[in-house]
Amino acid sequence: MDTNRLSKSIEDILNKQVTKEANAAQIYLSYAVWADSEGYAGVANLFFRHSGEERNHMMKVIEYIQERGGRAKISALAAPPKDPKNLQECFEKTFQHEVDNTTAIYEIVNLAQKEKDWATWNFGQWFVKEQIEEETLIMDLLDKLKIAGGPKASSESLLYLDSKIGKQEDDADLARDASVDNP
Ligand code: OFO
Repeated sequence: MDTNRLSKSIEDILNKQVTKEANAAQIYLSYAVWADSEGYAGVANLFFRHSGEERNHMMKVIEYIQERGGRAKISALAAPPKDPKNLQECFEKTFQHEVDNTTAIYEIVNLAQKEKDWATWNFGQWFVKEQIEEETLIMDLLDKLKIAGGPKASSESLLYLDSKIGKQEDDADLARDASVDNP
């Protein structure tokens, strides 16, 4: 008896996402190493931690595929990106990566909706919310860098910014959790 509850197309797109999340972990890892070498210990700390979060995303998709009777595939990973030129480029490239990942998640929920696979659609909603957080986290880094002076930021303000970033929470605040008392 076939107990696989995933269509071939859903299983394939989910397996593509497994590889995407594993690649995301590599991207954060390589930028963390770059940041550490440049002396940005705080950014490195946040990105090292975030690399682990990406591995957790990968694990969730693997678990879901297996739980639904499919077969998760572990594929080769892409080479990590080139080192960024500076912090601005590092954050911009990271933001672009997150936007691309959001597009990939939307493709999963679009396909699940088209196939009326409501289990996968429901599973995908966790990632829809997570991507709002991921994009917000990096947008916040870009905002902080802008306040510090952007490309003209002094070494002093970069040092301060880096120490703040190293201590910040892993997750960004979301609009849905805001209230009048806690804007
Ligand atoms: Fe897995 O969310 Fe970032 O990439």
